[in-house]
Formats: sequence, structure tokens, C-alpha cells
Amino acid sequence: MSKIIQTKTITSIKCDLNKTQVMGILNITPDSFSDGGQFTCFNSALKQVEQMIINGADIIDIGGESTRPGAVDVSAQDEIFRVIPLLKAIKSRFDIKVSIDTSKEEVMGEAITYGADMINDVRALQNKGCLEVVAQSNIAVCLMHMQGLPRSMQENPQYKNIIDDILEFFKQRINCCEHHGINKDRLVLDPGFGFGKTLAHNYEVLAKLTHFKSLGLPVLAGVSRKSMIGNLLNRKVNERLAGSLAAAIVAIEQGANIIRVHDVQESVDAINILSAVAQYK
Ligand code: 7PJ
Repeated sequence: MSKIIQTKTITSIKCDLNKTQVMGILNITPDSFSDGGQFTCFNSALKQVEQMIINGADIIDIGGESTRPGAVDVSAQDEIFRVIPLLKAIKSRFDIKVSIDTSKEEVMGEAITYGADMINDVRALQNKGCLEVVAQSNIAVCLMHMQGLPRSMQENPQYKNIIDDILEFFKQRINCCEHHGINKDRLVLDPGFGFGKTLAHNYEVLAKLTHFKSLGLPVLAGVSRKSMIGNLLNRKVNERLAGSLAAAIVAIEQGANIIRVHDVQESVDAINILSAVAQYK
């Protein structure tokens, strides 16, 4: 019980890094936003957010673009239409951090204007204008690694040394951010499970997640319900809870500071077991 409490935080998202942060994924079904079911869909999204907060989420992640393998492009206008009204509604009703999962400068700009706490970019601010928009704000950023682009990234991913390649990518992106005036203390790193990686690559990254801690930044891990769980266990998407929890626990033991999950309550339970044990280590 004599654990020293450090007060280290991710400055602009004010995360307590002594405790694993749970990022709850908000499922929005884009198609129903453009038809008559808009109101119902909006309200059910807010209910989902409320439930995630009750269950112990620290951050809510909203995404308006599907980045699943093979996904098609969405326009900036459509993405803004899906995401920004929800951001506004969440910020006016709840005291919770919100991250916006986007790679578009226009969406980032709107997200910043309406009080988002973090930009979660699977393209690590590589798209045109993104570094500049983010540099004008004080928002936190998650830089995720992806080989290739969602449409084709799973076709034949190859690495010389996956850990070194990802580390090199992170170093380059951190340099670029700093060069544009985005301070290192605003950044979070994510190796991007499932993004241009085979099953074996994903498990190697999970096993060696601690390597990314060498850059001195918080690490985010998103394994929840992914193919790396389903393909290993031969489970459909709705049968992946146990596998997802096991992988999340490994990620935390390997130093993950933030886990991105669909099942908030179950993930918080797992974290609480880990911290009960950690007191005696
Ligand atoms: C991730 C993400 C992830 C971050 C998605 C899915 C695919 N953002 N957005 N990390 N995955 N930072 O949830 O299956 O792993 S969308």
C-alpha cells in the first residue's frame, strides 16, 4: 500500500497515467444518420455514452469514418455531420473527455472548435493540413501506425523488423509534430493492431509492446473484438469478449496506458483485478 503516486499526466488530455485509462468506442451506424432514423440513432448514441460513463470510461472515442479493411471513403462533410452534433451533445451533457477518430483536417478543425480533448488519427497526421490545424490548438493527439491504407492494407503486409519499423515511424511522426510546434507532451502512440499487419505481426507487437515505451510517451492499445482475436480463436465478432479481455490484460501488463474497448464494464473489471494485484508487487 506504500505505492508512490506520481502526478504524471498527458498534459492536454489530463490523463492520470498511474491508472489505465479506458477509451470506450461509440458505435455510430452511419447509414441511419442520413435517413428518417436520425433522431433515434442520435439518442441511442447518447444513451450508449451515458452507459459507458456509468461503467467507468475515461474517454469516449467517436469515429465517423470506417477504417476497417476494405472500407470506402467518406467525405469530410459527411463525417462532420455524423460526428460534430454528437460531440456537442456529449460535451453539453456530460463531464467526460472525448476523442475524435478522424484523418481529415476539416473534421479536426471542427472537433477542436467544439471542445474535443483528443484527435485520434489512424494516419498519424500525415494527411494534408492536419499538422497545421492541430498545431493551432492545444489538443492531445494519438498517432497510430498503419502500413498502407484501409482499402488494401491487409493484402500482404510485410516488415523487415516490425518493432523497429513501427519505432522508426513513431520517431519520424514525433519529429514532424515537434517541427510544426506540437509539443511531445501532447502525443500518445498506438502501434495500430490490425492495420497492415498479419495475425503473427499483431501478436508479436502485443508481446513486445513495452518496446514502444522507450520513446517516453503514453501508449494506446486497441485490440477489442478485432480479427486478431476472431481469427486466432475462430470466433464471430459478438463472441470475442473473453479473447479481447485477455489481450487487453496482456497489453496493460506490457505497459499500455490507454485501452480502446467496446466493452467498458468488463474491461474496467479486468483493470481493477490487475490493480488489486499490483499493490503487492
Ligand atoms: C483503432 C482506432 C485502433 C486507434 C480503429 C476497430 C477498427 N484508433 N480506430 N487504434 N481501431 N487509435 O475498432 O476494429 O486500434 S477502427
